[in-house]
Amino acid sequence: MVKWSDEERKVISTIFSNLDYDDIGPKALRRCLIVYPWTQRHFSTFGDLTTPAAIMKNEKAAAHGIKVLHGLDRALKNMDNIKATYAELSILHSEKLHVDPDNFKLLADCLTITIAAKMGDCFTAATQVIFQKFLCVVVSALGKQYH
Ligand code: HNI
Repeated sequence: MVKWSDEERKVISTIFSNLDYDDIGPKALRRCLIVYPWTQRHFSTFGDLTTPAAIMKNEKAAAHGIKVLHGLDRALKNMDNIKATYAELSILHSEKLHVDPDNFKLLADCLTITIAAKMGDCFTAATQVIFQKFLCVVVSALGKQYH
């Protein structure tokens, strides 16, 4: 089981308590759709995603980005049991949505970049180490029910 020090818990909860979900969620998902265009295929019901400009103003993509961030909340609130917390979500992404689990890492990286851009100098290397650990556990848990 993953162990978290008090310092790690503090850093992660500070990042989330200062996070503007409505800003960061859309930015992170849009970045993922633009930088890794094959991820667009899962969102065929979202309307026009054909150009970066279209993605930037796609309201459904923005709303979904916010939903994903709220999904991360569950990991934050269950840090000692992230794997079980995401079991159902992992099954959904695997069996119903057919999302290649490699894409979880890509979205996680876009999230890190978006948060780093927002936090500026406060997002130190030490902060990144801890945040990456958190996202690694999330990505691993989301991929756990694939077989
Ligand atoms: Ni993801 C739905 C969380 C990565 C494609 N996703 C969800 C929902 C949550 C969620 C929460 C809503 C579930 C529900 O309605 O019960 N997704 C997460 C998290 C990550 C992630 C925490 C990674 C950090 N999802 C991805 C990736 C893709 C993806 C990388 C595709 C490239 N997700 C989807 C799709 C849906 C979805 C598609 C359904 C969207 C819809 O509303 O139709």
